[in-house]
Amino acid sequence: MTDQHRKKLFSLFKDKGNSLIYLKGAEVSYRYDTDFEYPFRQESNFLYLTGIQEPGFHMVLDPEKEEYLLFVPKRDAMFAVWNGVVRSVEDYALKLKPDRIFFDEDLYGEISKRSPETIHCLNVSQAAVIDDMGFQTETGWLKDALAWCRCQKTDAELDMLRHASAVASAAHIAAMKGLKPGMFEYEMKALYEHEVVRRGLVHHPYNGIHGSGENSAILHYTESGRKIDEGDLYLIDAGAESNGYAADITRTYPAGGKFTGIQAAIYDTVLSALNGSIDMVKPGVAMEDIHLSASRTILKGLKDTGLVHGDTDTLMEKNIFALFFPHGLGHFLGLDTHDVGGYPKGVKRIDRPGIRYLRARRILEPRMVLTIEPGIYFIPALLRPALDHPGQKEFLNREKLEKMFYFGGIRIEDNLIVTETGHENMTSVPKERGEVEKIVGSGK
Ligand SMILES: [Mn+2]
Repeated sequence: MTDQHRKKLFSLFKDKGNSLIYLKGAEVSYRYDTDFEYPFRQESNFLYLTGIQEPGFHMVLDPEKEEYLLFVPKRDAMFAVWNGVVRSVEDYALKLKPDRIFFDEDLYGEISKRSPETIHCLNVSQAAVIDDMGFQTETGWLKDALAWCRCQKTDAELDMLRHASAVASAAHIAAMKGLKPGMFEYEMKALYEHEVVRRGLVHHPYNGIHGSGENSAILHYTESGRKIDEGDLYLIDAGAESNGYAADITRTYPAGGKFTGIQAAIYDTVLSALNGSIDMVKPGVAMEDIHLSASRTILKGLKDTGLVHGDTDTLMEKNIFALFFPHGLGHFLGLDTHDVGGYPKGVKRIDRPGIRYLRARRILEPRMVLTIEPGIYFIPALLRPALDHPGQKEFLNREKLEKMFYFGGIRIEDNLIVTETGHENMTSVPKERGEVEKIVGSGK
């Protein structure tokens, strides 16, 4: 599949004179000054173009000739002692199918032979390798070009994403079935991860969030140490990674298996923001319009509970939605969980509460893959000042909101492919309230 990716990149390369493209693969990284190795993860652009999941490689592309030159690390017998077999260049040539293959020590010589005017690099630190050899480098083009290529997925990439989503969905259901009040958040994390790893996906695309009670309103909570009580909400935001491609799914449910009245009202509001947003996903629609539409749904739901009051247009204008929904509605998904391409060159973030964190401001096109993840949170750090803020307090019900300070938050997140006519939802974890209540704590 990587030959298609290189072809895409070559197609962008016009009138660039006699130049080459250089990318450096990732190295192993260590914890501070110790010999503890972090799990290896290839740099996403390098993975996209080569499919190589090992450290120490370099690649050069010659766009004029559409040639792919791969440089493999020269390893000695001691490498085999610690890490297993040392593959021969012939092995690599057979497996990875570059047009030409060399040892890394030949990098300078092979580039010299082609006497390029410029070498396009991803960033300054990658360019340093080439600068040190005395060639001219350029870092203004390659990163954006690769973001453009990676934005619309090929069929093979979509299959990887579907697989990641299927495994993450199964793990969400397993965790949901296993939840019992009295468990610790880390036990839920173990249940979830057991199911993912058991299915052969051993790397995580991001640190999962496993939060109960008020922790469910902490957007990047990772401690996972609290005991889960009967009346708590439980929020799990966790994915899976298949050949580098990510899933990113969130569900929130009651620890005791039954939503209380107010939990049910907030849940149904978030669910209707999610479903309404998903209905809007199709080519030609702008992400920020879906975000704003979800924000209106959230405000209407909050009005129904009496937590806020006022005319919806005014509440939108005063950014009241951002007090409860302070993050972006979704982001692109691919080799990175927050995938590239959300802001093409020249498109700026909207400087407005809530929307400024929207990670993709694009008109949707077929083969884009994205998350939709509305949420409602009761975060005292945001609500306390708002309750005293002259432009906001008149829309807020102080008495009711102060009772919600320990409620936590609810987020529901699905993963979608934009198709020619609409969308495909890759996530298959139940989310209707009645269905969720049947599954929570139901065991195997
Ligand atoms: Mn997400």
